[in-house]
Formats: sequence, C-alpha cells, structure tokens
Amino acid sequence: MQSALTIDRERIATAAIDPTAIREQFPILSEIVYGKNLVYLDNAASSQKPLAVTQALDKYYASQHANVHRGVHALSDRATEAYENARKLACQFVNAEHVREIIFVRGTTEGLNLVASSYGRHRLKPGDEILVSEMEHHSNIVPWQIIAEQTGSRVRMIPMDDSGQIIQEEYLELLHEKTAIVAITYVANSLGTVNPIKQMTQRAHDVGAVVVVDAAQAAPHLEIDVRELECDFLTLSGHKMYGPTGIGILYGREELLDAMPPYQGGGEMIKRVTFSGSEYAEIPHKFEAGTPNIADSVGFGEAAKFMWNIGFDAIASHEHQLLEYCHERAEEFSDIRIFGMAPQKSGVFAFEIDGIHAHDIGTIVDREGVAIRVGHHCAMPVMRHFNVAATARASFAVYNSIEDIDRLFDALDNARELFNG
Ligand code: 7TS
Repeated sequence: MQSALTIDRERIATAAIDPTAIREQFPILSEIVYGKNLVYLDNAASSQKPLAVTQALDKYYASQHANVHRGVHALSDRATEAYENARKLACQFVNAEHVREIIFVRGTTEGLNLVASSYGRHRLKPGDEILVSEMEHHSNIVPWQIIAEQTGSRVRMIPMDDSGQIIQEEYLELLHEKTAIVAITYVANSLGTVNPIKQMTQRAHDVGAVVVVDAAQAAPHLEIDVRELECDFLTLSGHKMYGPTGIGILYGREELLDAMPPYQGGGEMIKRVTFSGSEYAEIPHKFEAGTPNIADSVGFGEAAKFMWNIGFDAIASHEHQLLEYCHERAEEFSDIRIFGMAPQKSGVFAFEIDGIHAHDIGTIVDREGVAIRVGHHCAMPVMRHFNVAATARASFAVYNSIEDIDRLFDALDNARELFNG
C-alpha cells in the first residue's frame, strides 16, 4: 500500500464503480439514524443486501417453494431446480471442478466445524499437528482445539509479524511430517491482510498436509479460484458477500469428501436405512442432512451474480482506493495507530486513537450516523499480539464512497474533541 499516495477524488468518482448508482440497489442505505444519513462501514461483520437478492427471496417464496429432492409435484421440482441451480452458481463462484464438491452450510463457522469434525475425526492421530495462524478468527481456531482434544493431536500457532503478515520462515519451520492440517484465513478480518494461500498450500502439500482455507473475508473482495489456489477445502459465508444470512458454502476436493464420514445424520443424506445400518447418499448430499436452507441458497446465487455484474477487478480497485484514502486521511493525525500494514491488504481499516477507548469511539461515531465495529473482532490472539483489548474497525463494500470516509473522519474529530479537548 502506498499510503503517501495523493488521492485524486475525481478519478475515484469516475472509476469503474459508481457507488451512487450501486447504493440505489440497497434501500437500507437510505436509512436515517440519529437524524443523519447512515454511513455503513461494518461490512466485514455483515454486508447489506441488494434488491436483486431480496427480490429473489420473495420470488422463491411466492412461486417456487416446497421441499427439495422428494416431491413428485411441480413445486417440489421447481424448488429442487432452484436449489441445484444455486449450487451450480456457487461452484462457478469458487471455480470448483464439480458441483458435487459444493456443500451448502450455514456459513463459514459451520464449514470449518464440518471439516474439523468429519475430516479431522476420521484422519487425525495422536501426535498429529494442526497449524493455524495467529491472525485467525476464533471460528478457525476453536473447532481445531475441540478435535485436537478428542483425537490426541495438537494445534500449533504460526506467528505473524507486527505488520500483520504470517512469518513465512516460521511457517516452514513448523511444517513437518506430523503436520496433518494447515488451516488459514485468506483475508484476516481484524487486519485485512491477504495471505499467500497458493504458496502456503504448496508447502503444506510438500509434507502431505491438507489445507483448509477460511475465505469468509475474501469472498466479498477477491475472485476465488480453488483450482488456482490448489487448496483442499475452502469455506465462506453468504451474508458477508451481499447474500442472505444462514447460508454459505464449503468446497472440498472430491476424493477427500468421498472418503469422509457424514457430519450429521438424518433425512436427505441417506440412500437406505435399516436397523442393521444405513447407507449414505453420494456427495454433496451426504453432508446435507435435513431440509436445507433452500431460499437462502437461491439468494446466495443472486449475490454471486450481483458481484459478477460489477466485476471483481472493479470491486478490488474501488475498495483499494477507499483503503488508500483512509490511510492517507489517517496520516493527518499523530494520535491514530493503524493495525495491519501488510502490502497485500483488503477492505479493513482497523485503528485506535490515543486516549479514547475503542468502545467510546464506536458509540460516538454511531451518534453521527456512522456504523463501525469495535471490540476484539473474534480474534483475541491478534489483540494479544498488539497488546490491546479492542480496536475500532471500518470495513468497506462496493457501495461505500470517499464521502463515507470523510464522514468517519469528521465523526472521529468529534470523539477527539469530547475526550481529548
Ligand atoms: N472467519 C472469518 C475470517 C470471519 O471474518 C468470520 C466472521 C468468520 C470466520 C465467521 O463467519 P460466520 O459467517 O460463520 O459468522 N467475522 C466477523 C467479523 O469480523 N465481525 O463479525 C463477524
């Protein structure tokens, strides 16, 4: 990042993305809070939804809904087609080879728990090691700790440096024949660091480990290509990439998924049930017990189309300009400390201001109509690394503008005046 770069506002205004036109597709962004126009900068927690997504949900319930894969009737066929079509879109979204490698889950947390529970329980032996980086969200730490306890394996931490980058030499030192799983985030939610997944995957494969990628924060910003990354599993959440809550996907390499035991048992995931035992369905259905979240999978597919329509290059360059502008504005102040200064960074501006607690910053800017997140961001090890209890975090989406960032900095001025005179 060239934080010293002078930002040309006109160039941004005429860039590939026109946030004003995009905002028209997001009615919620016209909300007034505390008498002010809403500025929504909490996108890493959850993004807002375009009309294309909410209208697809309405349409599904108004004209397509029944249960899937069971009925002999027309509506059940429509629902099944809508659901399986969403799986095709999800497959394209991550560039998987086969739709059977795409499992619908509730979100990233469930995707990671599924891999830890099903693959982990099946494969981990006492003494095996699971590597996770210091910058992981708790969702990519705790499931591994649980399975490590159950299997006698152990979780080891790959450290990061003070710029918020994984220390690659330390990673290589930690990798050895006992490493069974490497679980890493593509983009860190508390810092914005984009990790070199392909390179790390290749090194993990050299020692025979499988790689699990947490793409929750990558999906809203980067084009994901599981074949290019060469990863074994990858999971993401719909609600962070303009889709509905309660839906996400897990990609897994076919031969790994085939060999794994089911995650949950119930309807939809079986071929035959007798009291002497049950035969399971083929993938992906083996991992989708019970009635799935049909409507939100349809919404997920629409969210993927929404992003394709804008284009990943346009998304990346717009958000990068916002981030650069944010860093440039921060340079005006000697009392701002930024967390996360990796050269490859996406969508996140995490900071603290001398003398003001992060929670106070959050509350004061909220009164100015600006929504940000404050706290540990479910990344307590990152807070420990920087020796802070909490940070404030602004995170960007395609509908954010330079004016939104100016509003944030105006609101921060108010906080300064109130606390530091
Ligand atoms: N992994 C990462 C990197 C995340 O950022 C999050 C959520 C998750 C996993 C969990 O995703 P979920 O959809 O299953 O909840 N991160 C955040 C955040 O940064 N603020 O709120 C939630």
